[in-house]
Amino acid sequence: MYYIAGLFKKCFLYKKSLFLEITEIIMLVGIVGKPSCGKSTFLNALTMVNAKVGDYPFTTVDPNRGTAYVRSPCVCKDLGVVDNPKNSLCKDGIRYLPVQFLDVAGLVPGASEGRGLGNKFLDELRQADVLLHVVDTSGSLDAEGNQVDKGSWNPLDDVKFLEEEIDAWIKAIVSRDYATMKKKASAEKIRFSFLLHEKLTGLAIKKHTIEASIREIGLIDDDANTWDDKLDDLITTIRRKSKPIIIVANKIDQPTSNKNFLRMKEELNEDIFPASALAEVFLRTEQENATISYSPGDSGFKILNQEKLGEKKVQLLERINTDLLQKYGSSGIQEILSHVVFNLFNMIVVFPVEDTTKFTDKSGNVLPDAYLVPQGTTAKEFAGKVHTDFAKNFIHGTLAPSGRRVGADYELQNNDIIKIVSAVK
Ligand SMILES: Nc1nc2c(ncn2[C@@H]2O[C@H](COP(=O)(O)OP(=O)(O)OP(=O)(O)O)[C@@H](O)[C@H]2O)c(=O)[nH]1
Ligand SMILES: [Mg+2]
Repeated sequence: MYYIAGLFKKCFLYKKSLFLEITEIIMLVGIVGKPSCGKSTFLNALTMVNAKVGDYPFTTVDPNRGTAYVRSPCVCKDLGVVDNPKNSLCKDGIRYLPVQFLDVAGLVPGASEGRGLGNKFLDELRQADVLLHVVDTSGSLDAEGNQVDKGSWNPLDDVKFLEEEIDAWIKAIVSRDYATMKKKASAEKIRFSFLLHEKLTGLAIKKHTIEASIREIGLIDDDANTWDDKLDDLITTIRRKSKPIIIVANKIDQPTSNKNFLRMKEELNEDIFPASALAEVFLRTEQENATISYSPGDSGFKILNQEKLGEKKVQLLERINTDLLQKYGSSGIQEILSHVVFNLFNMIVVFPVEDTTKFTDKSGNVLPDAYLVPQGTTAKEFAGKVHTDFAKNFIHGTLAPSGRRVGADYELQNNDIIKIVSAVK
């Protein structure tokens, strides 16, 4: 299968997704890794945008954004209705819900001190809630993304360096004003976690994350003078909690990859997923060409038009089937997305409606919207997502189809259908 790469020497232009974008960003997933590890290909595989791909380092300079769609069984099937999705898509009883991705330039050792594209790269990741570290599992690129003998590089080194760089970046931000912050905390009797939060809000790091990290390390919040030798540990803990890293063992289709993948799985504590971004792009492209029937996440495909495909592509598909889909269960891409949304972030799907008997909005669209919200979201918090005034003037919620009334503190359940009743018309 390693000759898949040959077929993709040139950049591909992909059709823009037909899916609609929603305005609210629920979570932003940053795609990171050294140059040429396959970040842009991964974004393309997820989103079918046309991020530029190349087999030379720093193909990407400016970040690419894309919307991927996570799958979840839709309530339309159980209710026996035909829906009219607006902010998402529904196909064969499966809802596809949007998640935002950001593909940035390659990260090289020393980036936090400005090497490569340095801090520009890191600054683009400020708002990311989770980082997907795309690794060249075949071990055929050095730390700077230059090609070396196949299998001669140890991908475990990539994992270590990336974590160190991200930590060094956050540490540099804190260190700049650390001494002043300490003085201020003791002179004005301010909790240090408060000042640290102020310093790190630009990185979308929440106060409770900082407080939990301080507790975990065993530091005393109102005496930062005792912190100096624990600062590194504290920053690593904050980073782990606020920007968890998931490892994508990419290029798993290459002959040298399996051995490295097994080694990584054994030695790393982090979540690690085998993937072939290139194979997924190929499968999706052929699916769009109507030559095969394939849905992202499937463990197989059906050839629909052998003639149009031609002999070479048919052979390639056979190898994708035996060496990737049968061996690993899928191309890995959709699993990673599901893992991030449903396991890491514990998201649930909620359907707001106006009419609880017909499941429609004001205009009569059946189950128009499906929102991803964190588990534990209350009816009132959800009302605020639909419209800020709805939360302020919240009266109660009505669940469909039961008609059960729920109060502001009701914790929403996966696949709840809810009408928000508020004083706002
Ligand atoms: N065999 C194989 N090749 C891949 C895979 N994913 C990406 N590639 C190839 O790896 C090379 C680099 O891909 P890019 O997606 O441009 O890598 P990048 O990480 O975005 O690179 P920079 O933007 O330069 O940092 C291209 O030749 C891709 O075709 C994969 O899953 N398998
Ligand atoms: Mg790129």
